[in-house]
Amino acid sequence: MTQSAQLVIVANRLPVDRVELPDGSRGWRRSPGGLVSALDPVIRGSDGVWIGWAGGTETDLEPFVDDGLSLVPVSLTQQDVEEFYEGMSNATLWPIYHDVVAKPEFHREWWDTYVDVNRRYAEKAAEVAEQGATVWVHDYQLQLVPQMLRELRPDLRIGFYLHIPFPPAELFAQLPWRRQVLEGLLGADLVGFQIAGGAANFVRLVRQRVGHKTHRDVVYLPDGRTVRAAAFPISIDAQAFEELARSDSVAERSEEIRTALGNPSKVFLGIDRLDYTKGIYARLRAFSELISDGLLDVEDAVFVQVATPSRERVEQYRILRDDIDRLVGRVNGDLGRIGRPAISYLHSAYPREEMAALYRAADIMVVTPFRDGMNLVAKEYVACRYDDDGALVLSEFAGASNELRQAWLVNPYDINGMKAALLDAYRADGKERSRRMKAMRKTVLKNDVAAWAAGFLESMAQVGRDE
Ligand code: GDG
Repeated sequence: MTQSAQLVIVANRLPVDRVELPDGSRGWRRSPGGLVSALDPVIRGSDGVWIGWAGGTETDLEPFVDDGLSLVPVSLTQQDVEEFYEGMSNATLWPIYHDVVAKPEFHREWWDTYVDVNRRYAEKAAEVAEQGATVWVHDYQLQLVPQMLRELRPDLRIGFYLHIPFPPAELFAQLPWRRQVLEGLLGADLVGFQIAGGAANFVRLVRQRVGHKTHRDVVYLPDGRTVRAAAFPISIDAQAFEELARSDSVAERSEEIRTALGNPSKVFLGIDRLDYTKGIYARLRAFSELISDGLLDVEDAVFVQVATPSRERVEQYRILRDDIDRLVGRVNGDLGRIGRPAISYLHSAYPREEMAALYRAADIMVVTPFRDGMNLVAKEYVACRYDDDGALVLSEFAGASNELRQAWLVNPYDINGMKAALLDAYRADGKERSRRMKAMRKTVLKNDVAAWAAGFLESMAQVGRDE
């Protein structure tokens, strides 16, 4: 029996992964990542239900409760995974929404599967939501769900949140199914974006391509309904990260990491999903040039790059992995010394404690995506630096740069500019570092994930009631 609920979260993935337990049976493990930690407290506080894909192709999964969360699985076939998830979501929408950093592929069969799968999520939500319930749909994989769900259940309050950037009209216009996507999103009462620019792009496109009347952040539909589009910059559980960073075990581990690196005077750190939007290649080149130029020495400085495996079946991601492997090999071969690689490269995922220890161990955190909705890693680093020390080098093209103004802001396409910023952050004195870090900490601790979720849900309840 499926449990019904007053709050329903609909996301591509469930917050758990299917794993094999030591006794050989199958079980669930909490999956890491921003979306999960953001929504976990929201749903717990409200007896809500979470609808999503469990990550495999099992077809017989029933709704279940894991660690107090009510979870409702949506099944995907192998073809769905290839066409809806790897294809339309990650090889069409992802690149087009990220400035066409990689070339998007357009395939009509992928689109058809995207429509089918979106319909299945919508039907599941319609089944689970109580009369008048609130349904919060997440991200680029499910942009048609709001409209489909409204057709099935006009009694619901529907919100949609996009975790990635919403592109400028000129790029979005390439999408052969642009109008369907806009109409899909307009099924929501509130469409949330990471930054104001995304909301403005959306409203402009709705006016241009669908022809609805708009005023500021409100769209007026012919049936009298209104839709609001606004920015709700996502955040992290800043206090929890700070507490973790303060713990004895993390402090100890952080010392161990520095020792294992040979106690260099400065540690640079990058932590990203291995994704071409994250600018990993260009950043490692900038760092290695500082060494070959003689401005940094491998005895004093090391770059630790953690690249979490991601979307490994998508062609572009395989190519990127090979490119980075080759670059790291060449840089270390040319510039490293025995026991002193220039780059310490780790292609792996780690527990949260290890992430906190790395943040603590890093003197200079380098976050240089070509385009990023927000970038939670930048905020996590700031939350962990309760000592008001450390330096953040941050791309202007990450949503986080709107809030973290005191970072060393860079254009990730400008290698010389990045080199200058890395060096400046390396040479900054304690006073300068602490001035910048204090200001950023204030921002991150105040605007945490609880404030984000509450802000979105409150605005959603308001739409259409105060115009
Ligand atoms: C998308 C948007 C937006 C990473 N490796 C490990 C690990 N992580 C955690 C980080 C962080 C999260 O995953 C990554 O979030 P980001 O924001 O940095 O990037 P995306 O994955 O691209 O997220 C992005 C976000 O959605 C939220 O809206 O900010 O712009 O692209 O929390 O800590 N966690 C653990 N082990 C790892 O190895 N435990």
